Amino acid sequence: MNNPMNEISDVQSRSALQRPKKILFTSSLYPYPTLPNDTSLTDATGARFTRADGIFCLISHSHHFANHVLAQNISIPSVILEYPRWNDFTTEVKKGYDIIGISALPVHMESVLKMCTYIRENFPGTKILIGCYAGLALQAVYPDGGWKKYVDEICHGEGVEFMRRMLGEDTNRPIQQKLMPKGGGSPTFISKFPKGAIGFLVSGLGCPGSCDFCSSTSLFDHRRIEMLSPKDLVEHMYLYKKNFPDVTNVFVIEEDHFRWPDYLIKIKEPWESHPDMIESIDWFSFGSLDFIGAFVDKYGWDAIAEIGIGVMFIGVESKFADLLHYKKRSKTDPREVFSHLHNMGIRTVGSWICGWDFHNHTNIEEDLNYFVSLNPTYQQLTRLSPFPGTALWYQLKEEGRLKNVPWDDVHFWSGTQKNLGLEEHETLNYVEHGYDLLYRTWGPSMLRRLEVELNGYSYCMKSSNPMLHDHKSLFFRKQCGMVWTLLDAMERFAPNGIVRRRVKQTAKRYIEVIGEPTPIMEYLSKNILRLASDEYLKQLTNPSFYRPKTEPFKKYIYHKSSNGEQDIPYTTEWPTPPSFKVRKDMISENLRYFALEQMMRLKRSASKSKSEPVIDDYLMGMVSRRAFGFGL
Ligand code: B12
Ligand code: SF4
Repeated sequence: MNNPMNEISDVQSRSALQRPKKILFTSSLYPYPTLPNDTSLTDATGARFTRADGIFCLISHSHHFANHVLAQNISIPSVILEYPRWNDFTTEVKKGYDIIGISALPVHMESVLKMCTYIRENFPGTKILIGCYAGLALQAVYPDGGWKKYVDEICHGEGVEFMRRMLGEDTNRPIQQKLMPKGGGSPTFISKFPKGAIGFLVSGLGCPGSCDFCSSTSLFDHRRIEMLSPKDLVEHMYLYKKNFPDVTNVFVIEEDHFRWPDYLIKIKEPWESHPDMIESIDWFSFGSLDFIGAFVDKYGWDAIAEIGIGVMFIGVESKFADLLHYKKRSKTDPREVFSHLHNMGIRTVGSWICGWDFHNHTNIEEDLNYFVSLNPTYQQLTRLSPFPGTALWYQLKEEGRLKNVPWDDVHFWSGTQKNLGLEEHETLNYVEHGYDLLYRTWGPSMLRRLEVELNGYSYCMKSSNPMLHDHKSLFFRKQCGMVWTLLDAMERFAPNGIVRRRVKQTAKRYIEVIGEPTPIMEYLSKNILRLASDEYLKQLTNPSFYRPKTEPFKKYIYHKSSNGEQDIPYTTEWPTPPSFKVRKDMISENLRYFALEQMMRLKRSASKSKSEPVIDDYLMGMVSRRAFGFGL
């Protein structure tokens, strides 16, 4: 493999001579391929976290963050294209750019190669850069510089330093991550256009874990690169709190936060210096079981809540830890971790992988059912997928166990590997079965979330830490009040009696822990029930009613000179007007919310004595800002 540092210094000497005026960064072309279960690649909740939840599935959108991180950290003005269609892409390229950078995953390779070929043929003077996992895959599939046919440089690893070196800029400047577009979702019957409730930051990239199937350990050469100090991470979170009242969760990218306990514990002090933030947001973290166990041994369980973590992605991967042979998964009991976290109000995303070499008909159901028993709040069930450039991919290639699938199918459900103990279609079916089993056993994720958040409220009220007792408790109170409004609908459309009873028990628990619901909550709940009934009917009469979520084309302009130092350092353009249908849907949703808001105001003034300001103000605010979205 080429030494990336050599490539960078070559580029540096060439380009420092001629600084480009403007750089174009782009994602790959839309429409994106769809996943095998007919969901969208960029809808993490619809495709995975809340996958089988029927009408309560959160359909979400996401943005292309890497390009923003790059554009924010160089001094040259740049334009970012997000989800361009072919015409959008060629129109922009024709404006003439010295450098075009593409950020993509292997699943987009088909369109990436088409984009590169177009630029090469029509603008031979333009330098083409590629980064992220598509770059890793190109290097693996076209080794020994074969990839140079398509691109000039591959950024293997961290991109800010790569870009700064290439442009002859100071590489020691701290990395900044001002506000980026927000993501988020909602059941579609509540909102088809939820305003993002989830912010995004990167605390670190890469991991020294070296698990053979893992792409990120390969891309970042088995080490961690810090992207924000603990203090800066908190101050960047505060920007979300300050600018966006509807953001309730910040998704913090890191391979395994718990591998870095000293980093993590340093978050506590700055986090606790912002009680107003504690009342309104928490953050999404990543953890592996043994490192969570080690962190808890050193700092105790409470420390996890005290640093503001609200959701934790945990790789369980399989019940059979001894057969997995991964160091991250040998000592700590998953059941203990999941149940402790849930008792403190921390929601979990459990991940399970189907298709290990030891999986066969004698153990697969046992493995899956063990995972179900953990009662994760959200879940990600995938097939073991060897991604080009990983150790697993090279090993299976050598063993002749790699199937030739189109690039469009290189994702977490790829079916690229020849299994030893299961047929190919079985791994996909077991994954789908697993999502369904979780739904039928525990109910939709929104119900599981309410159960966990009620625990969180009780836990905070018992805590002697004033940050938890006085401030975090308010966060849970608001969140519980909001999710409560789904209970009636979840009871009516529960998949079976087991779940229906769970819903009723949760409703009872709400009263015990928080108190009687307010008239505003009840009014909202009635409306949600009505909307849910319409949605359920549509789904019954037209099973293909749900289509994979599609994303609009957007352009972000980083002018640098005028607004580079502001919290939102770019301006956004929507070059393509929405279709008639989308405009119609937007107007009708807006009208619906307008009417709802007026009715809620009336209700509130008619029943002042029964109002509960913490919850009612929160709900009214969401409705009046047309931001009835659900974080995580
Ligand atoms: C957040 C996330 C998502 C989000 C948003 C993705 C997005 N577009 O930003 C959602 C949930 C939508 C998502 C979906 C998917 N994801 Co995802 N996702 C991640 C996650 C957790 C973080 C990615 C991220 O934003 N990192 C922060 C940015 C700043 O880092 P970065 O992208 O690596 O960029 C840096 C460098 O790579 C480089 N760089 C990147 N681009 C460029 C371009 C140029 C020109 C240059 C110079 C440098 C450069 O510079 C950046 C700064 O250093 C990663 C795991 C991980 N830790 O990487 C998985 C990961 C990227 N996802 C993965 C996959 C497979 C998917 C899906 C295909 C879903 C699937 N289930 O199969 C879809 C495809 C989404 C799409 N865009 O079409 C895999 C990719 C593996 C592979 N080899 O293909 C990963 C690595 C998870 C894993 N461990 O396997 N994902
Ligand atoms: S511990 Fe997680 S992030 Fe680290 S190498 Fe293993 S799978 Fe990748």
